[in-house]
Amino acid sequence: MPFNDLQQIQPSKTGRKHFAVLLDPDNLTEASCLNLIDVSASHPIDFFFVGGSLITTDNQAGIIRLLKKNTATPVILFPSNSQHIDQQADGILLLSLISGRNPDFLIGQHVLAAPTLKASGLQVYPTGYILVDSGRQTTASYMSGTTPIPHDKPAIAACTAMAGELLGLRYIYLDGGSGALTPVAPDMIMAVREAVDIPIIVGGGINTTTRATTALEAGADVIVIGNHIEKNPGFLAEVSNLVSSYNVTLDVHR
Ligand code: 1GP
Repeated sequence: MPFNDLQQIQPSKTGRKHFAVLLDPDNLTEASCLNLIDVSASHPIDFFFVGGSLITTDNQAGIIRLLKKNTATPVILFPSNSQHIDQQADGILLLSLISGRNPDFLIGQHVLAAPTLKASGLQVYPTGYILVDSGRQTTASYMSGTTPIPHDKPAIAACTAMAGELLGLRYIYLDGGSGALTPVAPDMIMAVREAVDIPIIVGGGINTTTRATTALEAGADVIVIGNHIEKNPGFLAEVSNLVSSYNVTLDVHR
């Protein structure tokens, strides 16, 4: 069964695993979105995340409308700035870019968004967003004007996540960025897992089931996949099966 309340995730190295599909409104047509909804009907996922680091079209509202009309899977905004709030969605990752030192993405955009968010019915998920170097500059890093954490510095990521948790953030999102050449390294995920007691979301460059397994085994509670599913919708089914196999094993041993 898919798991559809981000608030109820129990963070754990061996706990239940979750799968989010990231939909970038710039890269989807109505037909490709409906196709993914169709695949997810027989291969359940936990969440649709909608957003991108740079949105150049006005497709987002239409994509969310399509999702809300055709699937019960929760739709969670993954916004790049305060302009991308859409009340049709179920919730929003309120991302504070704690790996960076750009005040606009640490608190500035949040100030702009706050009145709209307070008045909306959106479930707000306060998230420490950590960008990790993935072998090339990503749109997220360029657009935010921040330097990602070096790939081979798990201690920096762990201390950053710890600080985020101490500041009251409820989720940590470790992201190599969309289309990352190298996903976040397992030793970094493990270090963060050891450092915090809040759920860890991991994404960026997960384009094989081996990479998905590595992230899950290292302690990711939620894995996020965008690019590779856009190119190959069948990958949604493969990862859905993989995540289900983890959770079935858990259920059998309970
Ligand atoms: C990007 O974590 C997401 O912010 C997903 O990355 O598109 O590389 O799967 P991909």
